[in-house]
Amino acid sequence: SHLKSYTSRAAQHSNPSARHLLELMDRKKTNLSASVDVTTKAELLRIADECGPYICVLKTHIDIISDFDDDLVTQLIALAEKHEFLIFEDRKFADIGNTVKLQYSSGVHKIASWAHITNAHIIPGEGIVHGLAEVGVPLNRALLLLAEMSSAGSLATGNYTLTALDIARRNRNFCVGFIGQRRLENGEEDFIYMTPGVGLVAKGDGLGQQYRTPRQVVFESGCDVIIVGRGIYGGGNTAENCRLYREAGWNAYLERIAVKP
Ligand code: UP6
Repeated sequence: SHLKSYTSRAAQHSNPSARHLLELMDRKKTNLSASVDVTTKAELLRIADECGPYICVLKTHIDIISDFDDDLVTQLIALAEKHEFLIFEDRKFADIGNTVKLQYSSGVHKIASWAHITNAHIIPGEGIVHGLAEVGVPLNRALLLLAEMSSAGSLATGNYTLTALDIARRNRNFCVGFIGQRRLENGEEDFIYMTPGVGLVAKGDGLGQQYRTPRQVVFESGCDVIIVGRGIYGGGNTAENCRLYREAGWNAYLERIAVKP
C-alpha cells in the first residue's frame, strides 16, 4: 500500500519502467516531476538540465516545441541518463486503439521510441489501452490513465473515474497507474498516482487550473508523484524552486510512511 516505501512497492510491479521509477525515487529522494511546458528546444533542454538533479520524472508536451528535431530526442535521452530521471510524454491519447497505436509509434515525434511513460484518456473505452500496449509493451514502456483532472469543471468524476481503475486492473502489465487527484485504491495492487495541479503559492491560473499543495496531494490524498510546471520554471530561480518543491513533496512522503497502518 501507499504507507510503504516506494522501493518496497517496486516488487508489486512487473512493469520495468514502474519498478525503475519507484527505485530511483528513494535513491534520489525525490517524488517531484517537472512539467516543462516551453516552446523551444533550447529552453526545454536548459530547464531539463537545471531540474535534473531534483526530479524523478521529466514531463514533456513534445507537440508544443516549435523547432522539434531528432537531436532534441537524443539530447533528452542523454539528460535522462546523466541525471537519472524518466521521461513522461504527456500526450493524453484519446482516440480508438488503431489510431493511437499509430500516433504513439509514428509521425514526427515517434513517442514510443523515447518516452518511458505516456498517458491516455479512457473516453474511447478499453481499446485505447490495447492499441497503445501493442506498441509500448515490447519496448518496456508504461502507461498512466487519466482518472481525474485538476481543472475546474472536469467531467472525469464518479463512475468515469472508477472505470479507469477497472481498466487499469485488467491491463496491469502496461497500465501502472493514474493521473489523478487522489488514490482510488489502498490494496496491495499498488498503482502509481501522479498528480498535476500542484503549487505552493498560486491557487489557479485564470484558465481553469486549480492548485493544491504537495502535502495535500501526497500526505492527505495518497498520491505518489507531484507534477509541477509553472511553479518551477514560471518565475524566480529554477533550481531553487525545484529544491523547495522537492523538499515539500519528500517531507509529505516521509510523513505518510511514518503513519502506522
Ligand atoms: N495537466 C494538468 N492537469 C491535469 C492533467 N494534466 O495540469 O489534470 C498538465 C498540464 C500541464 C501541467 O498539461 O502540462 O500538467 C500543469 O502545469 P502547471 O503546473 O504549470 O499548471
